Amino acid sequence: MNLDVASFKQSIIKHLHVTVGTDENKASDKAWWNAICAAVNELVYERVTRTQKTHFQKDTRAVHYLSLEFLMGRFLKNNLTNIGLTDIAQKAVAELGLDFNQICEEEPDMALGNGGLGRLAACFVDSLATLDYPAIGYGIHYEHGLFTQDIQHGRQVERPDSWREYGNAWEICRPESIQEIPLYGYVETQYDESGKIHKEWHPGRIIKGVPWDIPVVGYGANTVNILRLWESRASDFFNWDVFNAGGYLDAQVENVQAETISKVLYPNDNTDAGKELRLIQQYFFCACSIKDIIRRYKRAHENDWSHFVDQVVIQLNDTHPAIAIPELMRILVDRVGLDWSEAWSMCQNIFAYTNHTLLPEALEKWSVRLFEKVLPRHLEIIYEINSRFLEDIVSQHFADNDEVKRKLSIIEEGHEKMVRMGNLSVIGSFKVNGVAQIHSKLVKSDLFPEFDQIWPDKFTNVTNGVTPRRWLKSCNPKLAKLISAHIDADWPVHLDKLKSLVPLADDPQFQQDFMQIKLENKVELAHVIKTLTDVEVDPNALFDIQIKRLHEYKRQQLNLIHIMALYRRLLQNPDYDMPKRVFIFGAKAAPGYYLAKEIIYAINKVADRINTDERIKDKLKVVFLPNYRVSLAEKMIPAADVSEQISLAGKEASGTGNMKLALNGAITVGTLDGANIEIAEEAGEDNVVIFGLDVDEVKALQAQGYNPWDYYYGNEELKAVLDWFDTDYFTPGKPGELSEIKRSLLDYGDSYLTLADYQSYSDAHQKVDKLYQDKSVWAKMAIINTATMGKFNSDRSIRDYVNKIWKLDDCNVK
Ligand code: F58
Repeated sequence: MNLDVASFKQSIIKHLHVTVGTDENKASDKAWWNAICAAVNELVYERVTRTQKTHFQKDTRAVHYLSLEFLMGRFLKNNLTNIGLTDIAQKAVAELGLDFNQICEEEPDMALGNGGLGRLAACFVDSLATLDYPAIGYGIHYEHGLFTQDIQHGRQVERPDSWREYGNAWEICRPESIQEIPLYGYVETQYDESGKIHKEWHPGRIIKGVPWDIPVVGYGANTVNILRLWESRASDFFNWDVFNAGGYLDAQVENVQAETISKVLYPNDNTDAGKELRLIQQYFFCACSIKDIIRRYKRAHENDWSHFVDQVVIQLNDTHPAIAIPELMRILVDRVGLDWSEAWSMCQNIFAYTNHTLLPEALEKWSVRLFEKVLPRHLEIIYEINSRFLEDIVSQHFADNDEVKRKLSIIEEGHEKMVRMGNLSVIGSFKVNGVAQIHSKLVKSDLFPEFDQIWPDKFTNVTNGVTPRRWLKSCNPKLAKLISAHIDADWPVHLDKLKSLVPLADDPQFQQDFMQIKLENKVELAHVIKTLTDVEVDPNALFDIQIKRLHEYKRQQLNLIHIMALYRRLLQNPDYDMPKRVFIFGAKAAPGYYLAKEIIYAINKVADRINTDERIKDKLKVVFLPNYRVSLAEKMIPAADVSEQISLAGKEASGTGNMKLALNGAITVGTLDGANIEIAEEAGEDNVVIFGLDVDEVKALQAQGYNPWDYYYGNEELKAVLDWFDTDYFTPGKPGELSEIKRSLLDYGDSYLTLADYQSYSDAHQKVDKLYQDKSVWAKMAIINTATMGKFNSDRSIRDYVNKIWKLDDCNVK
C-alpha cells in the first residue's frame, strides 16, 4: 500500500471534520473511530467499484453464499490487516495522541449470528475475497444481532444488541437495488388459449427489501467483494392503497409488521425455532437474493437463460435458505415461462447444500398448514417436486418399498403434516457436503443413507477452516511477528508454510520466545478477567479455556464436574500435586434453554466458592467471562494453554474454535469428534490429549442400554461430586439449587453420556498436569500445534469448495 503515515493522518483529520462533523478538540473516541473508518473506506470503496466492474466485464461465474447468519465481529483491525495498513494506521493514530487499542474497543461487534455456522460464513467471505473469487454473501440486515449477555447473581440475563444504533461505518445502503417480495394470499389456476395451465399467485402482502452492502476486503486487498444484507420495510405501493382508503393508522401497523421481519436474529443454536416469523425471514432474504442474482444476470444476458447455470452457483448454508429452491422454480416456471423439467434441471445444477448438524432437534421442518398460509404457491411447487421425485426416482431404486418412500418424501405424514427442509435440500442440490470427515461420513451413513444410495456422487466432505488473518495475524500480533521472523512472511496466505516451524520446536531459544509470548498474552487476558469479573488470576497458571455456545452435547457440565473433583482433591489433600490452574469459560445459552442456563449458574456459583476459598491457596481459579463474542474470543484464544473440545463423539459436526485455539498454540483435550480427529492427525497423537468413547463405542453403549447410575455407584469421586449439587455448599442457604444438573445426568438419562466419559476425562487432565510440569515438553507440543494447523485455513476449505462443487475461476482485479 503506497500510503505514508503523514497522509493517512491527514485523511483521518479530514474525515473527522467533513464526515464526522467535529474537530480534534471535541472528538470522542467514538468520533475518532468513525474518522479512521472513513479514512479506510476511502481506499476500500474504490476497490469495491473496481472489483464489480472487472467481474462484469469478464462476465465471471460467481458463487452466491446464502446464509441466515454472518458473525463478522469487528472490522477495523481486520480491514487494516488485509489492506496492509496496520503499521501505518497505528503510527498515525499514535501521532494524533490516541491509544489505538482503546479506539478499536469503540467498535461494536457485528454479531449477526449465533456461533459456528455464522462465524464460518464470515471466514469464508474473507477467504473468497483473498483468493480473488467472484462471490457475494447474502443474508439479513438484522437490527438486533445476538443478544448481549449480562451475568446477574450468577445467572444469564439477555439484553438486546444494537450494533448499528447510530449508524455503522462499514455499510452502504443501495436503494437503487430494492426488491419487492410477496407473501400470503392465494393461488389462482388459469388456462391459456392452448389449454396450458398457468398459476397466478395473488399475494396478500408486499414487503420491500432494502440492500445494505458491507465491503469484504481480501488479504492483499485486490478483490473487495460484498456482503449484501436485506432489511425489510413496508412497501410504498402497498401502503398507499390502505392510506387512500382512509386507513392511516392501519398503514402504520402494517409498516411495523413489515419491519419486524429483519428486526432480530433468532438466538437458538442447534434447535429449530419453528416460528412463522422465522419462515418469513428465510423466504424474505432468499426471494430478495434470487431476484438480485437474476437482475445481475440479465444485465449481461438479457432474456437468454441458456448461460444461467454456467454463471450462477448458490450455496445453501444449512437448510435455512432451502426455500430458495422452490422460489427459483416459481420464477422460472410462473414468470419466465420455462417448462417444469427445464427449470428443474437448472435448479439441480445451481444449488448445493452444506449440512452442519446431525442433531434431530435441529433438523428443520415446517408445518404444511403454515406453509400454505405464508407461501401457498411454494407449497404447490414443493408437492410437485416431491411427487415427481417419488414417482420417477424413488420407485426406480426402491420399487414398492413404502417405508423408504415415506422416509424420503419431502412431506412427513403424521398428526400434523410437515415439510422436511433437509430432504428438499438434498433433492434440489447437485452436491451435499458435511463439514469434517467423520461428520460427512455420518451424513451419508446415518442421516441420508437412501439418498446416498440413489445419488452416490452427490455427497462429499469439505472440512471447515478459519481465516488465519483474523485468528492469528490480527488477534495474536506478537506470535505473528515471531513466526514472520523465522519463515516466509506470506504464511497468512500459505498457512502450510507453518510446517517449517516444526524443526524449531526443539530449539530452546524458540521455545522460550514462543512461551514468553504466550505469557504476555496471558497477562493481557488476566487484565480483561480482572476488569470483567474482578477475579485475580496468576498468568503463570495453566489457562484452560472452553469457549462455545452452552449446550448439553458440548458438555460444559463435564468440565464443571471435573473442576469440582479437583477442588475436592485439594480440600482433602492440600498438597495434592497439580500445577496452578485457571479454568475459563465463555458461553451464551439460548434464552429458552433451561438446563443450559442452569449450567451457567452452576459454573458461576462454583467459581464464587472456589475463588474465595483460602484453603486451596489460589491453586485453582474458575472464571466465567460474560458476553462471549468474536471480539472477546480474539483476546482469549491467544492466551490459552489448553483447549477444551469435549463434545460426545458423533455430536459436534466439526467445531472451528478447536482450530483457532490449536493454531495459537493451545493443547487440545478432546474427544474423537468432528474436526478434533483431523487436528489429532495433523498435530500427531502425542501433541493432543484424546479421551472418551469414540463414535462406534457410543453407538454400542447406547444399543446395549446406557445406565448412568452404574457410573455413579461405580466411581466414588464422581458420586461425591454429583451429591455435592444437592447440598448448599455452593449456594449457601439454598440447598438443591443446583440439583437439576444432577437430575439431568441421573434421572433424565444423561443423553450425552457425560458420566460414561468422566473417568477417562479425569485421566486426560492428569496427563495434562504431568506434561505441563515439564516446560520444554509443553513448549514443544504447543509449537507443533501451531506449526501443523495449516490444513485448517479457510482458504483450503474454499479451494475444496471450488474444486469439488463450485468450479469457479479466480479473477484478478487490477
Ligand atoms: C455448527 N452449527 C456446528 N448451527 O455445531 C459446528 O460443529 C460446526 O463447526 C459449525 O456449525 C460450522 O460448520 C451451528 O452453529 C447453528 O448455530 C444454527 C443456527 C440456526 C438454528 C439452528 C442452528
